[in-house]
Amino acid sequence: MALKFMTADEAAALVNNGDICGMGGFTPAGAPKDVPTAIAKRAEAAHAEGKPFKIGMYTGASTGDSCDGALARAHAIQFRTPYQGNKDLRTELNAQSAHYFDMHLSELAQDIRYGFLPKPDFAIIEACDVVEKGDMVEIVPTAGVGNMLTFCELAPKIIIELNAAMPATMRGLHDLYEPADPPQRREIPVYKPSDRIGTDCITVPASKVVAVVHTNRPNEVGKFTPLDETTQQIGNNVAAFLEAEMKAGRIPASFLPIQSGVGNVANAVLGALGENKHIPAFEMYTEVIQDSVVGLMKEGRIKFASGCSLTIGADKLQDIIDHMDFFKDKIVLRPQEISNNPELARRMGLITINTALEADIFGNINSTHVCGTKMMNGIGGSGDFTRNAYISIYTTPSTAKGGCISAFVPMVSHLDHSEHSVKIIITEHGIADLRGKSPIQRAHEIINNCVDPAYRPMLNEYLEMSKTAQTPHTLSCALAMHEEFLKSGDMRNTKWENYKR
Ligand code: 0RQ
Repeated sequence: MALKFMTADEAAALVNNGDICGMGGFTPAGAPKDVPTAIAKRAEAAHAEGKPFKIGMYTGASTGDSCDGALARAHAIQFRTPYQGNKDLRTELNAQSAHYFDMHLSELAQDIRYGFLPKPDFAIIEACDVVEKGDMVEIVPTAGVGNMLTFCELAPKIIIELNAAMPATMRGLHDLYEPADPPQRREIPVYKPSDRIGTDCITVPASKVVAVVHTNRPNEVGKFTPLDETTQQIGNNVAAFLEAEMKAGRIPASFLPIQSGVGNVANAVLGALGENKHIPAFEMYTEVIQDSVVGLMKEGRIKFASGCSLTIGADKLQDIIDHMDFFKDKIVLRPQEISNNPELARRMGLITINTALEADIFGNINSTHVCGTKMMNGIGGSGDFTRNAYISIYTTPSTAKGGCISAFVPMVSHLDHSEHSVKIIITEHGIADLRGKSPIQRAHEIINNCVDPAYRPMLNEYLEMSKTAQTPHTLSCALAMHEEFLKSGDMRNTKWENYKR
């Protein structure tokens, strides 16, 4: 059966208003590019004629600007899950123009299989190779996997972007495995990060492949902000904490696999871990393999990285492609159902390091909502890992927006990770160890070690206001720092007497 090669515009013409598309890849790595842009153009043309055109959209995590950005600017998204990170899409969600449900990343594939969410009409995926085998087609993913295995299985129609910038020699980087659904599910047989349990390609009936589009596009991954004094110090504090834990015998001398989140802080933390020679060369079991991992692997500081994507700049990806013999036995890319699997996080004893948007003085974390209302990105994999970690660590700069926002407040304005799951919080000022401490003990630990000195007296005064409860809140003041920021633009102006009733 001959594959149907066509242009991105021709492929986009197959997608209709109201269709649900499952986009492959994870972060901009491996996400489709030309077909989503062409769907956005189609939506704009329909809207210009006064006709409705919106699609439902499942992804792995964030995607690139040619996918989320183009579709958001065209007002072409009806609903979106499980994670995003695009400026224009963020505007669209916060204007309630697109419905967003923010989900634990390990759960989307099974929730669709269970029938909790509708099946996709299309899987739109990027491949480095497509091989016809009789009535079947083998599809080899590129730099990110995400949920593409399940999308290809459940969607009746598959559109493939065959990207010439991603060579067929990438075959072998991936390990594709989907667990059975309850009551048939058994243990997932991954016991260490380098275990392989699946296949190196996705095999689908050729009849489902409705379009193959030739593209030639690099990874759309953005550059990191260079390290500054704050992020460097946070990284150093994380490394010092883990070194001390190892010396105290609370982490085995052979060390444990690391999971590290996304963003500037996460990249700095990994760099500092790599540089600390008291920490042995380590393995990673994570979702996003970021820039710093590639260099550390070459230096022998990272022995193996299991992830869901190579979320790295085009130059770094080219380095891996050019030296595939070196990297192929040191990297594996898995579906997010496996890279983020709670069973595996608990079994392997992952040390998890994620970034908070804000925390409260009792150890609850807000990862997602600015001032409790505006969506930033989403919970991503942080919940999959935090709840099941060997040690769960949250990092954050102690302030944001030039000191006008304290990352530590009396009560988080939105809750993503509760005091029961968060063990350690680290800022540029120091380390709060919350293990075995009551709420009031945690509050003192956080204020003394993590809070910016400009905010310490204010938060100590807050604690002084109520002395009669397990978690001593004064409810009329619990969100006063947020209210003050919205009113005067600076949390430092907060006066408790102005809010206390
Ligand atoms: O905004 O650049 O406009 O100034 O938030 O903050 O300090 O650059 O930190 O890039 O590491 O991102 C939590 C968003 C941190 C990210 C978050 C503003 C701050 C800045 C970014 P500006 P930084 P990072 C794996 C795990 C949730 C998902 C997760 C994230 C911008 O790490 O999305 O952990 N995590 N997934 O000024 C208002 C506050 C603020 C604030 C910071 N309290 N109020 N704005 N900012 N604190 C990922 C996946 O699952 C794929």
